[in-house]
Amino acid sequence: MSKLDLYTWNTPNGRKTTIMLEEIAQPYTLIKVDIGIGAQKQPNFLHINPNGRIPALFDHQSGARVFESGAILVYLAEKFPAGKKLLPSAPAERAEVLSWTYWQTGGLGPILGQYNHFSTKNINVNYAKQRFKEESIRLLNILDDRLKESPFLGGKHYSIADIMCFPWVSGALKTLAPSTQEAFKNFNSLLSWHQIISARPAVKKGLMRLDDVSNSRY
Ligand SMILES: N[C@@H](CCC(=O)N[C@@H](CS)C(=O)NCC(=O)O)C(=O)O
Repeated sequence: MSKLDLYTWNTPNGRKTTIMLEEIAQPYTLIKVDIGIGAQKQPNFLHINPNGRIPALFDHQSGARVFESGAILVYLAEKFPAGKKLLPSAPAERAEVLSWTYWQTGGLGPILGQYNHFSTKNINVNYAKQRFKEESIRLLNILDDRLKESPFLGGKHYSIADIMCFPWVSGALKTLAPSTQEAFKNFNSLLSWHQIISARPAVKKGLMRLDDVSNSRY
């Protein structure tokens, strides 16, 4: 029996965690939490994540319950030897990786999430749609600029920062790119980074683990 229980679903935040576990080749029990029917608000799940959102992790070996995708990736990177390469220990390199990791949870994720929310509402929320679209493009530009100066977000090497941002960029390619083709035409560095990461075997495997979960608009 694996010692790690991963609670997740086929969404950008959920996919980061299956990708991470495949990258470090750790066995885990996948527990699919159907957010479409509110399983994330049930007491048995709130015990693992009081915030009632996926993803979350329970480690039977240490007794740790971990919620927030960034905290899960840091926990796994620190605990398992294979994770060390995904989160450098030298302070300056580590700070760069953590800066992009926090940036994703504080900016890219919430803003694209709000864009996705408002853009599917058939009500008069044009101001919100426009605001979150512009802010999403601004954030994607920041990623593109960063990837012009280094191959990965943390610098020379692939890291948890790339895993954090990758599923959100995949989502933006589906939801935002069709209505903002002009902007996406200029995202050359971002698009080639996205292709390189998509081709990683662990990324393919991590995405495949959630393939049978329907729903995924992004
Ligand atoms: N900051 C959190 C965000 C988690 C989050 O928003 N999860 C979404 C799915 S992508 C969710 O559980 N939504 C269901 C809900 O809000 O009830 C993280 O990075 O883990």
